[in-house]
Amino acid sequence: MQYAPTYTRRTQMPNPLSDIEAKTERGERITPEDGLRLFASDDLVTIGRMANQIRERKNGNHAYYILNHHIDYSNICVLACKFCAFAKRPGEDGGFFHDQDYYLEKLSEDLREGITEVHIVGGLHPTLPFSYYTDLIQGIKQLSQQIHVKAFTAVEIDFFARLYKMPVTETLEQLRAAGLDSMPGGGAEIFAPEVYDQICKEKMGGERWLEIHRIAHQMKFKTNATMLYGHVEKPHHRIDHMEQLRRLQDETGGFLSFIPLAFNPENTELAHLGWTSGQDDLKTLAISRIYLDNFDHIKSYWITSGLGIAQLGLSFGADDIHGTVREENITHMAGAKVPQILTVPDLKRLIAEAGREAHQRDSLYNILN
Ligand code: V47
Repeated sequence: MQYAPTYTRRTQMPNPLSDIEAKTERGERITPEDGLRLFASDDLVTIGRMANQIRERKNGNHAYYILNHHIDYSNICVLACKFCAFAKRPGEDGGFFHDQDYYLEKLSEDLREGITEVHIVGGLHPTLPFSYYTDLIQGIKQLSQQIHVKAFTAVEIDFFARLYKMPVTETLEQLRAAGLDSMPGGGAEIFAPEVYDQICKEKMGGERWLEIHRIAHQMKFKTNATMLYGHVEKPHHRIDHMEQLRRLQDETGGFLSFIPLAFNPENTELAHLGWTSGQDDLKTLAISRIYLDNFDHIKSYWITSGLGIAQLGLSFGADDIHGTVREENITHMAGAKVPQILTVPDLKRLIAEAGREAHQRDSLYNILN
């Protein structure tokens, strides 16, 4: 009796996703039902092929990286989200806060090495004055007018507006006057209220996240979008999340990139849920590339997914591997098994090994190198 090698299994079978693949080949948008079928399938090769075709149509063989520095200014936070290992309640042991001088000294060094972007996020600190944030940004811009300041998630903007009693538009205007250039995509988690209730009940909610980004886009700020996956959510929640982002992008065109964030569980209240699998990471990345047809860029974020998956991600829909980072606490405190910094040669090697052409970009995806 002859045994067929198992690797021929898929090539001998009809492709049950062929109708969806026909749509993506024609450049047509897929429906939420199509998205759910992709999540239900374990045919990663077919899903990856579809995502890769879209990725290459949009970005050719380019894979982007940026020279950036993350600043997580404080972990003191009035919230206690179950997925978060970073935050400490006010007065709790392990809380930290760094002043402006601490960062300006670090950044002066980085600027000599050519960083082009500072990414600033932190906990919801109840007692800092608004001037702490505006002074920090102004101080950075005094070091270099050219540096792009991408700062404060929608959750922080909502908090500032409430704490300092200003409309969101005025909060953003004052931050813009200090030097804010764009907003990162954090704090989105999973928009569905039943998921928010289970993982971050006290947080403002998905509707408000979308509203703040809509306001920012109307004010001509570019922003990013994230999705924290691999905890209590189900595939239909992920599709709903992407659907809402796709609709807002149709309306405003203000999103630059989408970043799926794999849940890192250590030291969190959800530690029992464990780590995401490589299969799920690549599938989620690929489906996001297929679903979000109006997003130009999908990031394979090496901090949350690990270096191996981030590199493979460049063949599963992602065209951007993020950057040097230099200092990251949020995911490292949750057990991330990656270094704090990647050097430019590290990033270039990861990209070249994936068969892609490495390009340094600025924050708006202009090619620098
Ligand atoms: O908002 C928190 C998530 C986000 C965990 O816009 C966790 O370019 C995994 O938003 N495991 C911050 N993730 C990171 C972020 C980001 C990163 C890189 C680039 C950009 C961008 C944005 O991290 C938080 C939250 O959603 N997070 N805890 C955790 N245990």
